Amino acid sequence: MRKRTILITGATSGFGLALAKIASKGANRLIICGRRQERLEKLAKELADSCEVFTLCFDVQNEDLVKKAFSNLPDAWKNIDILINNAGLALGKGNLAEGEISDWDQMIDTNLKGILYVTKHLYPFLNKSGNGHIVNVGSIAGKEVYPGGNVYCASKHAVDAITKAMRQDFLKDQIRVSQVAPGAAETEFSLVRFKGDSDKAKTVYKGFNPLQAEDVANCIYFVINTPNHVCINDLVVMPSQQANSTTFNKYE
Ligand code: NDP
Ligand code: 8X3
Repeated sequence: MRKRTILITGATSGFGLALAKIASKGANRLIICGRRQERLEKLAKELADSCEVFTLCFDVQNEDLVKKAFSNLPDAWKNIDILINNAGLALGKGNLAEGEISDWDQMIDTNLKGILYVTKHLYPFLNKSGNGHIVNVGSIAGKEVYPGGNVYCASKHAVDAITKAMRQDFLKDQIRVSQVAPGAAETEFSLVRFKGDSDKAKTVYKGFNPLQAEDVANCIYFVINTPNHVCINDLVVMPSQQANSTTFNKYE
């Protein structure tokens, strides 16, 4: 059986890392991406027994680096079936008037422009004979806004919009385009958002049972394993104790 080649951005942590582990057990070859080279190498070593893995270390915010990374792929890795646009982050949570401009720039450059650069420059290498599939990782923050979420929510609303636009644009190429939009999941997300303040990060998940990285990775894997004539356009996945961005049924 022909193995599919899956490229995952943000594979050094959280959803991307969990997805790489799950996908390595199937008939897949993986290109794992992130900025932290040592984590990529560690993961590649860990998966080497079950799966062929190629690592690409680049920052999705830098268009030149994105372009170079893909154009320098060895020929054996140039036919890509599935792109998982997962790299992303939040920085800070508070009133817009007190927001840090550099945080806003990084969120927009990573969450929106990163997806655009990666998709544009990978497009020439994407399978256009029926097996192509792009999955963008959005968020419940791309469906609703919550206090203090302003720019992060805007960037994820943009992911929601660009997913719909890509689905129209790539229809002729037989590339399916899906979004997976999770609610609160306990990964390194909040540690990054609160700039290393682990106590603050932990309080985000206090009083309820959040999603784990594997829960979301299993949803993404489900989305890329439907038959070619089926496209899950949008999959919103929430912890059972979270109804929407602001409503939780927390333990007493
Ligand atoms: P993690 O912080 O655990 O993982 C984020 C990943 O994104 C890391 O692998 C990181 O790799 C990568 N990344 C961040 N910035 C860049 C960059 N500039 N260039 C390349 N890679 C980058 O968070 P999650 O796994 O939770 O987040 C994954 C996605 O899911 C994000 O898009 C996030 O917005 C979204 N999301 C998260 C939710 C949650 O509650 N956790 C809920 C809904 C959506 P490295 O640092 O090595 O570059
Ligand atoms: C991450 C989930 O609700 O913290 O996208 O924004 S949330």
